[in-house]
Amino acid sequence: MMPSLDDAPPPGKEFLDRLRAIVGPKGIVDSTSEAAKFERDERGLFNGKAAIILRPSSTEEVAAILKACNDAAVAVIPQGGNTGLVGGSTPTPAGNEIVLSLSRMNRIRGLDAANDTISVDAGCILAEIQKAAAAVDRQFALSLAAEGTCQIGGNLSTNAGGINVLRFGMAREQVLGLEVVLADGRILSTMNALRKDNTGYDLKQIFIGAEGTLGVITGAVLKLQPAPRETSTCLVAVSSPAAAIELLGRAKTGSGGNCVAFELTHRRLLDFVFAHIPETADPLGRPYEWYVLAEFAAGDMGGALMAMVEGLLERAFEDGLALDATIAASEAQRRALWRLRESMTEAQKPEGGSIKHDIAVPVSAVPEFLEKARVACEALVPGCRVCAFGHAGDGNIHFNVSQPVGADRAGFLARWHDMNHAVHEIVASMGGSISAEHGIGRLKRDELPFYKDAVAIDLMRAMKRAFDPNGILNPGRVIPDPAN
Ligand code: FAD
Ligand code: 2HG
Ligand code: ZN
Repeated sequence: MMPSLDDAPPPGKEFLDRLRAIVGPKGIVDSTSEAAKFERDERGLFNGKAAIILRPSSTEEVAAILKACNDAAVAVIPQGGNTGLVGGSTPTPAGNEIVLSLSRMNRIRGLDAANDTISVDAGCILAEIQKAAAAVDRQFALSLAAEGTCQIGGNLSTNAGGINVLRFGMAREQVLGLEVVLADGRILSTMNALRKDNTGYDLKQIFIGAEGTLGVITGAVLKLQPAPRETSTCLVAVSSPAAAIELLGRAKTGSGGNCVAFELTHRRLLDFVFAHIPETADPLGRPYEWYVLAEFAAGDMGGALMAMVEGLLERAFEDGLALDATIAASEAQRRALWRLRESMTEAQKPEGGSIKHDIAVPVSAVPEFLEKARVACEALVPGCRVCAFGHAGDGNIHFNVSQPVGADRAGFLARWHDMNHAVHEIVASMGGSISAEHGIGRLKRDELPFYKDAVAIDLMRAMKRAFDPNGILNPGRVIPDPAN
């Protein structure tokens, strides 16, 4: 059994002073007001208190901190941009956990355009990596609405998805090399920039998606892609989710794999955006129930990409799949379409309590899932407002449910577990996943044993014991309690 640090007392002053000495005055967050943003999660569901918040400036400092914490059996919570949505990156209220923020480790270590690679510190903000790639006519393919705040270390630790998974895969597929500090302070370096390296186990992949439970990622070598020469982005009102999936098939085939994003949304999310996000407006003349935001990108095709998209939409109108559409005619229009999509998380907040689901089913099963889950939630809480949107091209739907208008927020959120159960049972019956891209953290840890293979959980526990025998890294996150 793993040792549990849940009830450990807060570390004493002498120990904390040792940690202070490792990082120096610049590496400590001292003011209470500044600390709050490290102690509260993005959705305000998890509020905690850190024993100390450390901001090391080098891999060696991270190594020294972990060695000290491992020797003293003190818990460490690695933190990137703190945009995670499952409560994995903030401390509990017990005051016995160290928050280890990577935010000062934000150097681009090197860029090899001819090799299509960039080498970075884990604390680099995702948008900064995208910018560095663009400056040498390349693209870093990971893209998500939190990209101005989240860090690559957090992206890799959660194996983030986002809008371009359809074409380029999830975060783990963008990585060639990784640097990780292990729980005992040893530094594992697989920082190579090679496309081919079959020298035994692919160890870096073990840390990607581990949500900080197996090691602290301090650096990475990432793959770059050619920067696209032609891009075409369209917002399409579709006649139904089934029509959207038919359109997706045609888009993939018609574009020869150049459909890079295919997002589905219910009208309700757009209504929330228009109501709460400044300077947004409906690009279509009248409201429809379902929409697709699709993007196509390719090299120089002499303008043929736009012609392909126009042809695709023409046939979709003829066949009754599309009811209305607009194609961005400029970069400004393209940005405006994406702003609608990227604002959806923020726009749900003023609408009161929201019960979240981040699920995946086979792409072909998306329409059936949407209907079954809507019926189940509306039966459970009459008047609730289903907000279904997300990465339909990957079979990943954010099936969020807002409280009925005027309902009591706390009363509605008290149904969180019941609603999750109803939705997740439908997901399971379709061979789906209860966490498509956000991870497990604390939010879904207790549900995991019901939906993941028991042998897989045994192996996860065995790996945890092997990599972190004292259980100091993100205790109480991801790995279910043996009692469950
Ligand atoms: P954090 O939130 O700080 O941490 C996340 C987890 O990783 C925690 O368990 C933490 O302990 C661990 N961790 C962080 N850094 C390290 C490290 N260096 N080493 C080891 N462990 C570490 N997610 C998606 O997948 N797709 C989306 O489309 C998407 N869109 C989002 C949109 C918005 C508006 C918001 C707020 C969030 C969205 N997310 C999305 C969720 C979130 O942005 C991602 O999970 C992101 O990858 C987290 O990165 P972060 O740096 O903020 O990590
Ligand atoms: C997105 O795709 C994110 O925008 C956030 O994954 C989803 O708001 C959410 O639940
Ligand atoms: Zn998402």
